[in-house]
Amino acid sequence: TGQAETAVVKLNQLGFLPGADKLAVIPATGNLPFKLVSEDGQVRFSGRSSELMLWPPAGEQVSVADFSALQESGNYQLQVEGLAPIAVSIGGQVYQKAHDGAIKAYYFNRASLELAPENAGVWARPAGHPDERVRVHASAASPDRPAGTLIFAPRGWYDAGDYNKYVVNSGISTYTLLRAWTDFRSFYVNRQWQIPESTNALPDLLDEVLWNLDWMRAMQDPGDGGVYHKLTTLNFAGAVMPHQATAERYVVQKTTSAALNYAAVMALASRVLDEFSNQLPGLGPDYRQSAELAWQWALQHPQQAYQQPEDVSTGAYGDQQLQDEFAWAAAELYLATGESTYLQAFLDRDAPITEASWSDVAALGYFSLAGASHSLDEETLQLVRARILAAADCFVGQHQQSAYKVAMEEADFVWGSNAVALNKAVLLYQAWQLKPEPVYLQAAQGLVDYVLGRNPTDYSYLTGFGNKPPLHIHHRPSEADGIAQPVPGWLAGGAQPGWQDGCAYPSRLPAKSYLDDWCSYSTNEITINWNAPLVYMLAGLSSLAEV
Ligand code: 9MR
Repeated sequence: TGQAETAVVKLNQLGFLPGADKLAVIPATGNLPFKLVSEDGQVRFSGRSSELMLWPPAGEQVSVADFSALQESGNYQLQVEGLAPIAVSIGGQVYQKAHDGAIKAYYFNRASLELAPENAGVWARPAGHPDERVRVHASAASPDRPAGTLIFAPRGWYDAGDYNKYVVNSGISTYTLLRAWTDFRSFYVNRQWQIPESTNALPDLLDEVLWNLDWMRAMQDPGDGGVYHKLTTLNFAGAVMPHQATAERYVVQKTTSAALNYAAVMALASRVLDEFSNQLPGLGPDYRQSAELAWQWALQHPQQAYQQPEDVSTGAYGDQQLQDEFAWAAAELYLATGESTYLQAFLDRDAPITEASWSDVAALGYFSLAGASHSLDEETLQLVRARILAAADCFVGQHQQSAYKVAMEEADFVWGSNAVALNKAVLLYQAWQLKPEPVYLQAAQGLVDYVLGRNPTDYSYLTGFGNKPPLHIHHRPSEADGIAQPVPGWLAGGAQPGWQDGCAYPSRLPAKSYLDDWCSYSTNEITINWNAPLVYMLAGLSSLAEV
């Protein structure tokens, strides 16, 4: 029973890049001798862990074993006195399989497509949700499309463990994947993970993103440029496979946040796709024009927040604070059109920056502007850089002061806490691209390590990867398919003490309140927006090792 028996060394279960910070957390004891032993039995590093320190989010006293100085690729065993030994890999490729899994997860969540065995393996399944005859809900009626009108809006990714498609959340998800393309181009240009389009001329990443862009494009009402908030059934489906979830689907309400998410993503996509105009003629200009229309609609309807209609009970993604959405869309439209009115609109909003989330997208606009320095005057460029670096410096401080060496504080343990961690990591990575100081990467690494095992639950929160991955995610196909293993490559939402689902949690401490059970939709669901920063970080770290 006692702690000694259950205590395990906590570390990133996938391993470390040769040049990275390499930390393990040791529960309950400080100054403990440890060593790293190579496969031939030789001690390659030895040291002592730090002093004991309290980590408030878990109410735990821990020490840290630092073996960053060990930089030789290989397989090792970390031996800590009195604890079970644990395997550690060091190498340039340790994150590549997990990366491919995390991006392939989007393929597994595609609506309107049969997943064939040659692509999906044991998780092959029939197509679900053709979405070729979707009804306009009364809340979304317009003169050109009265309630009940049928519209065509197939494809897209299911948002999460449910089968609905939400424009707001598609915004940050699609952005982050496109951002991975722009930042890690050489990593992606020839990279494939066996999707149906792998044989075509486009990189797989763009093929995957186009699956969702195609759907998003259909969420704009061509009559007025407004964008429907979501495409959904009235209520959540049960735990059945996609093709068995056949209730009628609706597009619901036009909102300012949907219009702005749409405008931002379409504007960025237009820039990316301009380069592929041979393969996709006309698509970039079409996206750009439709983004501008959506922006115009948002200016005319600046405060149309989502209000769940009485007969609808699926996800809300409601947001009252829209300055950040305006700022982000303005930044993207400036970069897509070169028109200075958009840059002025971005500056006028003066949106504060913190790690991005579906409800706070300001950071995304800053990232895009920082990545296009040639399009900015010196003063704007300095402002954008200073804002990103200030947020990053704050996370570095949290990292350095934390007993776990993880920049996560109690307030960060909200629904989807693992994505809070990873969106902080993305911001740190952006900062590092602007100013390559090691502390930014160290703090980013700490957050990636956190979701992959250096945490109080000992889970690597990514299905199919690590020694102790989740097995019972709140994901309808994984629950309903009769296959023991969940669909691989999904990041669970993570620990948070809200208990919104009423399941039996082992602890109410923020970083320990996690349950690997279908019941736990508040800690064990998966979503496209939580996976996206993981894809970004695994690509970013993998490409570091390539140079
Ligand atoms: O990720 C969303 C989280 O920030 C909210 O607190 C939560 C409750 O409103 O909803 C989450 O989003 C869910 C969405 O509404 C429907 N699909 C599943 C999403 C993840 O649980």
